[in-house]
Amino acid sequence: MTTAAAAEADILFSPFELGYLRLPNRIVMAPLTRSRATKDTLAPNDLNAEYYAQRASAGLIISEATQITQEGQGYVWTPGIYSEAQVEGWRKVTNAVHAEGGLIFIQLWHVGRVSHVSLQPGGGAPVAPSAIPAKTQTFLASGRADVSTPRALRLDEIPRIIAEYKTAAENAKRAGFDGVEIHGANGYLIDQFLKDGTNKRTDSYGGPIENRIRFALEVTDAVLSVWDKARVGIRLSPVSPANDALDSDPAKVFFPLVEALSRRGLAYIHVIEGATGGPRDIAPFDFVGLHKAFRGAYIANNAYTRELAIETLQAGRADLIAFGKLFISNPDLVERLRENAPLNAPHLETFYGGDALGYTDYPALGDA
Ligand code: 8OZ
Repeated sequence: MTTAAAAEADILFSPFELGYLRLPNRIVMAPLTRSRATKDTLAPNDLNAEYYAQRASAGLIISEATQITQEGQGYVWTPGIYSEAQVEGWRKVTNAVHAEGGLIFIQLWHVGRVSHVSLQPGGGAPVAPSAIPAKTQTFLASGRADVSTPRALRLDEIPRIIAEYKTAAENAKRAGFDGVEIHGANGYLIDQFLKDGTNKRTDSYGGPIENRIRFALEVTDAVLSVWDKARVGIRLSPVSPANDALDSDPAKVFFPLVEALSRRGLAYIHVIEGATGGPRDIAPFDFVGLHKAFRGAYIANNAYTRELAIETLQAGRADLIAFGKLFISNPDLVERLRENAPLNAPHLETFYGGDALGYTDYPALGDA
C-alpha cells in the first residue's frame, strides 16, 4: 500500500468518543443472528464467548439480537436475556470480550409478529400492533416456515411489554454489557408500530405520527431509566422492506422519531441505509439529513466496503461504520482493513444454527 493510501484509511482507525466510551477505531461489528445459543436454555455458552472474543478488536461489538421474553422470540436457538441462566451465559461473553480489550452492547429484541406459534408461550399467536400476517419466513428446528398470523395487542398489554424491556435492560447490566442497542429495525415489534403498513391501530399507539412513535419512545425511556443515555443507542431501518414492514412516507415518521431521540440525548442511531442486506438505493431517503437531525453519533450500515467506509467517514456522513457479513467471515476484520488484506468470503449455509463450523473457524491473518 502506498503511504497516501494508508493515510487515507487512517480515519477508519482513529479513535471515537461515544458518550464517555473511547472506541479505538470506527469499525463496529453489526448485530448478527447466528442461532447457536444453548438449545434448552437459550443461554449463551463457551462457544459463543469464543466467537465474540475473536472479534473484540472491533471498535464496538453489538450483540446478536436477543429476545427480552419468550414472546419476543421469532427464530429457533436465538439467545434470551430473561432468565438467570441467560444472564450467566452473557456474563461469559462480556468477560471474554473485555479480557481481549473489547466493548460490547447487547441488542434488545422483540420480534412482534415475526414468529411462529411453536415458539410462543402456550403455543399462542405472536403479538403485533395489528392482526396482519407478515409475508416472511422464520427458521424453526424443522427448517424454514411461514410466520404465524398474529393477534393485535390490547392497549392494556403494552405497559407489560415496556416493563419487560426495562427488566431486560437491568439483566443486561448484571450480565456486564457496556451498553444497550434497542432493535427498532427490520420489521420487528418496534418497527411494526412505526410503519403504517403494519400499524392500523386507532388508539394512542396508531394513526398520527406522534402515536406511531410512542411505543419506540416508551421503550427508549424504559431503557434510559436503567442505563445512562451515553450507553444507549437504537437501530432503525427507515426504508427497508425487511419482514414485510413498509411505510407509505418514511421521512414523515423517522425524522420526528430521531428528533425525539436526539432530545433524549441517546448516544447513537444505527441506520440501515436501504434494504437490509440488499440494495442501498431501494428507495430515496435523506440519510444525511437524518444524521444532521440527531445530536449523537451516527452509525451507518449496509453493504459498506473499505472504500465506501473511508469515503463516508471523510465526508462526515457517518461517525462509525457497522459491518455485518464481513465480521462473520473475518474475526480480524479490523486488522485486514488496516492492511487492506484479502477478506474471507462468508458462507451462507452456516450462518444460522450449527456448531463451530462457519462460526469460530474462519481464519485470521497469519493462521496456518
Ligand atoms: C437474520 C435472521 C434472523 C434474524 C434482523 C435479527 O434482521 C435479525 C435477523 C436476521 O434484524
